[in-house]
Amino acid sequence: NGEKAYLNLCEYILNNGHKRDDRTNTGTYSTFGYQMRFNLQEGFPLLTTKRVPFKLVASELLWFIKGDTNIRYLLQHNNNIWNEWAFEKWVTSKEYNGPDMTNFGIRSQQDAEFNQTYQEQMNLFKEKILNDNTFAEKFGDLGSVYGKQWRDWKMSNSETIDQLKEVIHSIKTNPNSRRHIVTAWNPEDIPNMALPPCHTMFQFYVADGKLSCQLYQRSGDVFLGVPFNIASYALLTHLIAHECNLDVGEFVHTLGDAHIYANHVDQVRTQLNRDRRNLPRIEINKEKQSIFDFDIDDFNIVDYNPHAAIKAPIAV
Ligand code: UFP
Repeated sequence: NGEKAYLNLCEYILNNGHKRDDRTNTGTYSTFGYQMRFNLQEGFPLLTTKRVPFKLVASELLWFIKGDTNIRYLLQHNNNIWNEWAFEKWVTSKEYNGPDMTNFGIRSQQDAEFNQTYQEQMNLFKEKILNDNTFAEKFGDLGSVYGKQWRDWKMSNSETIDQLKEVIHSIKTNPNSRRHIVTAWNPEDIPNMALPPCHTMFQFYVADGKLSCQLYQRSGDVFLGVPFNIASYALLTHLIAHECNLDVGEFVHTLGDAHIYANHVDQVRTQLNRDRRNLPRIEINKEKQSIFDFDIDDFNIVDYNPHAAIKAPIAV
């Protein structure tokens, strides 16, 4: 099944990757230009050789689909994956007067005492985002991230484009089109973004009543990020197929710089030594049609029996 394609990528990088320095000063093994294919008819590509947190994938994707760019929605769903980006904005603002949080990402990993202070400040921050509307509006909003580009792309004449709505419309009305594209890469916005979009653009394709999706990801943290990205786009493909009354076809994942961080190599080897299990399935609420009406409880992963999660430090 498709999980093999992922494990092959890991093996390929360990055997052939260039040893390369990177922005985070962690060091990577990296290859450029790699493609994996996942037949979504075979099962939902949530890895079984380690547990991947599907609920986090799902709530993040729903957040994109809603066009929401404020982390409050994520926090309401116990999803903390974007916190650091908002926190950074808060602790560098004039209104913050707590303990010095310069370089909190690296320092919290290296200094236990600092880490405690950081956790305290982060918890205070989360509480305020959840309970204080004005604060949330000001410091919870991440600006021009995926939700904004997908749903509310700003044109030079100050009108906006709802790329997601338009692509769904074009899949329904002109399935053979070769222009079913959504792009998150907005060159004008890049200088103002903490993290320029990693999943840069995606395209849909309809054949034999099946919907396929290809993603171009410019940069992939193969151990921590990529399993998450695979699940996210597989889910997006399922939801759009559901709305368009199509079956699912393939998810094609094309990577630019595909890298394994030097401090993830042992974890990758552990994972490669595990046996694959049957992929889970996804069930989607048949009473809802539009992707814009879905909530987190409208779909479920069933028969998911993965090996245990594997911990690894994230490069910031
Ligand atoms: N990264 C992913 N997937 C994502 C995401 C980030 O793998 O969805 F948002 C990783 C890739 C890279 C780092 O290791 O985050 C981004 O760094 P850079 O902008 O230098 O490529």
